[in-house]
Amino acid sequence: MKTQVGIIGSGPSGLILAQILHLQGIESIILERKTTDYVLTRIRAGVLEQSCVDLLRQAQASKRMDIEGIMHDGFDIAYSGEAHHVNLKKLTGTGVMIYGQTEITRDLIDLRRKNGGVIIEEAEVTTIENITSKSPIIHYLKDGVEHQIQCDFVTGCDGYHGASRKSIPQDILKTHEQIYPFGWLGILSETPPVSKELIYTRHERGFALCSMRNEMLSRYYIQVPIDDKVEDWSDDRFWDELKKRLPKDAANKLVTGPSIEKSIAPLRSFVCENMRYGNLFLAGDAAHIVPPTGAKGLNSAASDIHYLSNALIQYYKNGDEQGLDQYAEKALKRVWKAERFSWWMTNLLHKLPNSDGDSGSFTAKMQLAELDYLFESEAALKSLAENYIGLPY
Ligand code: RFL
Ligand code: PHB
Repeated sequence: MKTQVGIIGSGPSGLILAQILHLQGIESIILERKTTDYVLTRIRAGVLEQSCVDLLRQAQASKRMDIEGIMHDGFDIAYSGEAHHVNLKKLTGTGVMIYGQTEITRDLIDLRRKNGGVIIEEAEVTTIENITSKSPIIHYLKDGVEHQIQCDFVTGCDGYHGASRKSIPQDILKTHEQIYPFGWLGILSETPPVSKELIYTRHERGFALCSMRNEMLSRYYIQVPIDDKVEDWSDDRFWDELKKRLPKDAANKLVTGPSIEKSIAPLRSFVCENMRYGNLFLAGDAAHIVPPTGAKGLNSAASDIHYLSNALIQYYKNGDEQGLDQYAEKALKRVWKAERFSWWMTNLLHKLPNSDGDSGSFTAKMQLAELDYLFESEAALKSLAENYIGLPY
């Protein structure tokens, strides 16, 4: 088999890229190691920056999002038992959109099927050969049989655990990583959200987040030790712990119900600086991971795809390689700022190892002083707001 752009992974990065290329008449094949049904059960991001919304509109994949997505003009940060409002709209002129990653993926898979585009499911990419040549070859296994695809370019949109980054020689690979000693236990429940907007909470017992997908679907998270097991967390235990961390008002209003999904996600900051190696281009979680506190994972994947799709279009329309040559540098500039913001927000709101959850510790005092400062200084709050709504592409 042959194609112009071989795309590894049918997460949002791979699917958005394929759709934008399709609109420009550029052919691609998507290889996905899981079934589409499995991909559609993964519950992940929920907050979209305006630039991500614009990219989905450019990809003509926004029909349902424009109807069902909910615009939020702000969110709350709660600490010391009180909620404080961050008015994004007033501080920056724009807000964010609530629309689940699952829905984006569903919309893009539907479009791909309608367009007759190829997604090869249950196809596990094993290696990429001749990456530095003009015709790299992707090797994959399907039903135990090895196949290959020859392409002009390979795009590694295969997430943190994918095969593409591993194809870069060890002596060239340059990565940076920080692992946090806690995770997020998340549940999805068919209950009305506790508040109209999101509530991020710093509490001595640990971080908590109240989020949502729609008026009858809530998403809640609590910080848990990294070695906790989902099985140890009954729904009742989860709701009890969440209530303890929320301000009284919210805790009293919280409507609980059976969870329809429950999982623990580890928190990690990670950047691979080789976003290009030969004719392999990494995008999204394959190249960088953020802790979810700033809602920057999917949004950073979207900005990569903006730069990468423009570069590929420029190449196929004009034979111009400048965009491809500049891809890694441009993408990384924005990625590092999203990393900084996510790391900062994580450290501000979580119970850190050396704080012992005790407000008397130095670390806890620093968090509280910074939070007080945020809500006393419009300049500080504006800095938070402009990072949250997303820095310009
Ligand atoms: P994905 O979504 O991981 O997709 C990669 C795909 O590649 C496939 N794959 C392979 N296919 C073939 N061969 C191989 N060898 C393969 N190896 C892997 C995988 O099966 C998969 O289908 O990466 P992508 O497309 O780069 O998208 C990134 C986003 O999924 C991620 O950044 C976000 O979900 C992060 N994130 C959030 N981001 C936001 O912008 N806003 C949020 O509110 C937000 N909340 C979250 C999040 C991530 C979370 N978790 C679970 C880590 C909340 C949570 C809890
Ligand atoms: C979510 O709704 O899943 C969500 C929202 C905000 C975040 C992270 C996750 O910062």
